Amino acid sequence: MRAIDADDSSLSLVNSILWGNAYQIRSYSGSISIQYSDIQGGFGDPNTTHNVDKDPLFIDANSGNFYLQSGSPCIDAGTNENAPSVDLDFLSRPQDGDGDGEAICDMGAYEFVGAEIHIFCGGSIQTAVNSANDNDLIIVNPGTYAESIDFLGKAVTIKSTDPNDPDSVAATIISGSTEGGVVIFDKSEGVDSVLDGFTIKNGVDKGILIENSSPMIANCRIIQNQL
Ligand SMILES: [Ca+2]
Ligand SMILES: [Ca+2]
Repeated sequence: MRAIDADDSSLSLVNSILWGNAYQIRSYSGSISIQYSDIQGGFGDPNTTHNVDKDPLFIDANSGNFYLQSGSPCIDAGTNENAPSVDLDFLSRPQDGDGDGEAICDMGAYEFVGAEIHIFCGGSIQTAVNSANDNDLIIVNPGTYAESIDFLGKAVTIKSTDPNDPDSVAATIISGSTEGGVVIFDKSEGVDSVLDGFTIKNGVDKGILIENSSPMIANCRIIQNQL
């Protein structure tokens, strides 16, 4: 199957992805303009068209999931010029998907807003933070996590599965055992560093350390921390 078959027509394509079709574009006559798009096999001079020819890293194209994975070359690679103000999910666009402070439209139907990482009891929240990118969402299932969490200056959200349910918050426990804070914000974190829906306990000298930072902390129980 071809993605686009243009005959005697003029076509203008922007912020799009044509990938995984037997042929991407066929044109008999007429004009085709493609810019800021990811075209398998390439289209035009990348320096002037801003097109790329790289695997867009859909989450799962085979099952029709065309959301972008973290690290996709389509993130913040489109143009904001004449772009619609929302994506196919009515999420406002552009979003700053690569966390560099500049919001630019993505190529494709959906703006990337960060990866979703699920942690289960026995896993490590900190390991997830270590490999997380800005805008990622780390969802922690109920259980006791015996570790200290350092946000490492990242604009990530760490939340339990149901922060508005007190029983869920009571059952999702970060239990520290070393000095310096069970949860640590000391690398200039801002309001995009979010801790939501945890019981923070057993800090040796403090529950949460905040130094030169302005994180967002919501729905947390901070209990039984010693000095
Ligand atoms: Ca974007
Ligand atoms: Ca950006």
